This record gives sequence, structure tokens and C-alpha cells, in this order.
Amino acid sequence: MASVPGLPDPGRCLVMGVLNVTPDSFSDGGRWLEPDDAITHGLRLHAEGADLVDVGGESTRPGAARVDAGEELKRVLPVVEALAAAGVVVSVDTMRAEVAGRAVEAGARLVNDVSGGRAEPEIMRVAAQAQVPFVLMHWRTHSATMQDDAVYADVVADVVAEMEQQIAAAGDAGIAADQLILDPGLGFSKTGAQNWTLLSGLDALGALGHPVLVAASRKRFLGELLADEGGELRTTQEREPATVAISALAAAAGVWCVRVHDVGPSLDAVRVAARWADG
Ligand code: PMM
Repeated sequence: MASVPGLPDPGRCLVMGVLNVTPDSFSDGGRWLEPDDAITHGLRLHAEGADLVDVGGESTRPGAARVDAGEELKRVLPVVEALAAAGVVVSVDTMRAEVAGRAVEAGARLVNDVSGGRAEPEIMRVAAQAQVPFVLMHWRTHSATMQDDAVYADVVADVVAEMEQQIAAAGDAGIAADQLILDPGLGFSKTGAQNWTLLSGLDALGALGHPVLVAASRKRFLGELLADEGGELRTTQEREPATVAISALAAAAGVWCVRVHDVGPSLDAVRVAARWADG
């Protein structure tokens, strides 16, 4: 089982709880926009057993417009600070170097950059200097137009090749190899079919030699798979059992961490997978 220095190591796949302090994220947008509500929810995720709580202040749903850095800082910092002070292992979900740096100062212990260092390359140096682990997600462009770029000759090979470039950039920026976590970026410049191909080809990502994080929770491709006969997608809430299935399968495939909105059921799933593997 992979482990990352400085982060929890429970001997099973980790569970990261999602805490979006945004008005417009696809699943929990608007629910935790007030700092007190966000902090309460973060503590709840922690109490439910989340190994990490991932605090984000910018929605990356397909088509989303960017927020400015000042607004992102205003959303994220008080929540990171309060949760870290309460003993929660906090990760910050941001593409901005300044937000990452300030969040780490406020107590965040992991930088989760959905752009994999491509939006603001300086973010890699910030993580390196702070010596915190860095989630390098596969990403091509910002959410407003990302689905126009879901074109691959071979999605697994192309994603791996593009990630190898960003892994090299992370090394050049001074991020230690054992502080780097890879994420295929499900839904980011990817169709539903491409997400499934990436999941079934996760070994190729794992072969790059870093822990892998999978974030499928409640995403549209699960709603599409389980659509009714009239083509009506499952609602985000109704995608929860499928999310739990992904957590179990990801854990069984050796994934280091799953990032989910509802922690309890996925924690059960990764515990089952660990027990199964133990025999
Ligand atoms: N997806 C979202 C946000 N942050 N971070 C990582 N590492 N990987 C992802 O796939 C990812 C992410 C999408 O929005 P959500 O916060 O509503 O799930």
C-alpha cells in the first residue's frame, strides 16, 4: 500500500472528503458558502472518518467561470485555518500559487491542483518550498471550454504522456518524488467513455511510480451510466451507490485515495476492499 510522508497511513486506501466553499459546484455548490457552515461540514466529514478534508473555493464544473484570487482566498482561508486548528488534515483544492501558499501557512498539509501545475506553474515551487505533497491531476484547459478538448488518439497513452511532462516539471520545481500524487482527472476534458477507459487503464498511471488519487464522486458519467430508459440522468444524490462501487473497485485496484462527497459509505467500501485483500 502506497503512503505519502506527512499524511495519514491507515494501511488502506485513504478517503478524502470534499468541502466546496463555492456557490456553484455541481454537487454541493452553495451549501457551505458561509464559513461557519463550511467549518461545521468539514468537522462532520472528519467525524465520519475522512482521512483528509479537501477545501476548495473555485468550482471546476464544466463551463464554470473563474473566481478572482481575492474571493477564493476569502472563501478558503478561514475554513482551512479553523479545520487545521481542530486537528483535521486539510488539503487545499486550488490552481493558484498564492492560494496554495496562504492555505499552507494556514495549516493545509496537501496541495490539490486540478491543473497539475499548468494554470500557474509557480504553484509547484510553492509546494516544494513548503515540503507538502502535491496532487498532480491531468488537465488541459480551464473549465469554461475544457470539454472542447476531449480529443485523444489513445486516451490512456495520451494522458500518461501529458502527465509525464508535468511530473518532470514538478521535479524541476523541487517537489520530491515521494510527495507527488497522480490523478487521471475524470471529467476534465474527458467524455464519459474516456473516463471509463481511464479507470480500466489505471495500471498505466500507477506504473509511473506514484500514489494515485481517484475522484469520481457523483460525477456526470455515473449519472449517464445509470440513466433511466428515457435518458434521464441519475441526480447527483442518486449517484452515491455508484460512487461507493467506484471506491471499492479503486481500493481493490491499489489506488491510494478516493475523493468523495459522502465519506461514511466510501470508508466502509475501502475497508471492505482492504479486508478482502488481507484474506
Ligand atoms: N474534481 C473536482 C474538484 N477537485 N480534485 C482532484 N484531485 N480530482 C478531481 O477529479 C477533482 C478535484 C470536481 O468537482 P467536485 O469538487 O464537485 O467533485
